[in-house]
Amino acid sequence: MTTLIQPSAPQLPTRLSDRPLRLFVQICALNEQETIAQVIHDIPRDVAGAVSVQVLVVDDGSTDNTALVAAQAGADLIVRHHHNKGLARAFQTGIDNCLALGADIIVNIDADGQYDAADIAELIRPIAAQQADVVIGDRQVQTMAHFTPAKRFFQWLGSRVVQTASGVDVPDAVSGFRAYSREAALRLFVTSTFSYTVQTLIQAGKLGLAVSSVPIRARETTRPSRLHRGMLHFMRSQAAILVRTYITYEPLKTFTVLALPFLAVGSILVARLVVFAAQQGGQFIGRVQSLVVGTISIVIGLLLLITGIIADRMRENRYLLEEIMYRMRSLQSGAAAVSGPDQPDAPPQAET
Ligand SMILES: Nc1nc2c(ncn2[C@@H]2O[C@H](COP(=O)(O)OP(=O)(O)OP(=O)(O)O)[C@@H](O)[C@H]2O)c(=O)[nH]1
Ligand SMILES: [Mg+2]
Repeated sequence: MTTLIQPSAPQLPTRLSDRPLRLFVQICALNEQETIAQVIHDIPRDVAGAVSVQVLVVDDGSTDNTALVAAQAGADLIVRHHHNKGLARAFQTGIDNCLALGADIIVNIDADGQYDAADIAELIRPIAAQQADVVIGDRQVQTMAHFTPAKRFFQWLGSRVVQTASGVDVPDAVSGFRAYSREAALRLFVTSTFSYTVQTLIQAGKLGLAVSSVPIRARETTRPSRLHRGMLHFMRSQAAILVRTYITYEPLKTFTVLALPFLAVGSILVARLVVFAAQQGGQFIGRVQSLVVGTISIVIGLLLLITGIIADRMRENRYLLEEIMYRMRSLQSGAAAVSGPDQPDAPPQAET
């Protein structure tokens, strides 16, 4: 006898536009007491498409009065690291807290006043319209007069490289003004300590999230960078993050490409030797160098291929870990998402 099991109605994901969207604006800050108050004041508390707007500041072990100034300026929540953990960690702390408080959209904006908070409505529009999971504020770097030609060129070049590595069309890859849907925030996980910008873009591309860009305004900032010690340090650190993240998601492709030249050179050398030996009646005296170099080359190529296969298996494990993380975070933040955060009277401070 066959029992017919009637499936229950499928659990469709909640459509963003069907419910009021809670917008969180997060600001990662390190020693920003001079500028953070203005940034917080400029954040509109009434944004089209959002039922509430809350401001969360991650004070990353500032040695000045950043947290106090942010609280006085009206930040709804301030999370403090006891000591400086770096922008990327601070970003992840902010995302985790926003999710726990039930955020539907999270906007990241810098504390130095480089970005214009009035552009937030434009930034979140593609997410509210369910056309994107991640939206990057495009500063249109080529038109920024206060950037030196060298900085403009390297920003352009860097964005092209990130575009190739991630597979997403992104004109301004290191812009810190960006918006993430709840789904994207649950999926992405920053492991670097320097910056989150490039790593989250490559992850978004590899995880199949929809990434789009909207033009935004950018102001000149004159205070020294809190993030880097100059253009070289910035490029070196971002390049290291890019290579590591790319290898994490495309190990087999990377190691196969690395292995191919070694295998090709080794094969040619050994093939030449075989032909020579055949002509000389089995003798290859005078060609020992070719034999040694060819053999070593083939061995290196094979080792690289094996490394790629092992890394590919590890990638499979990472995929499962990412799925577990996603489900865990969804469950952890699900209750808050349903009930919604209370509007606090005074900014509470969480210490991590
Ligand atoms: N939480 C935290 N925030 C940081 C850290 N380093 C930088 N930031 C913040 O990250 C944002 C971007 O840092 P900036 O110093 O403006 O770096 P940038 O915009 O890449 O560089 P510039 O173009 O020189 O301004 C600012 O809000 C900083 O306060 C850090 O170690 N921890
Ligand atoms: Mg800046």
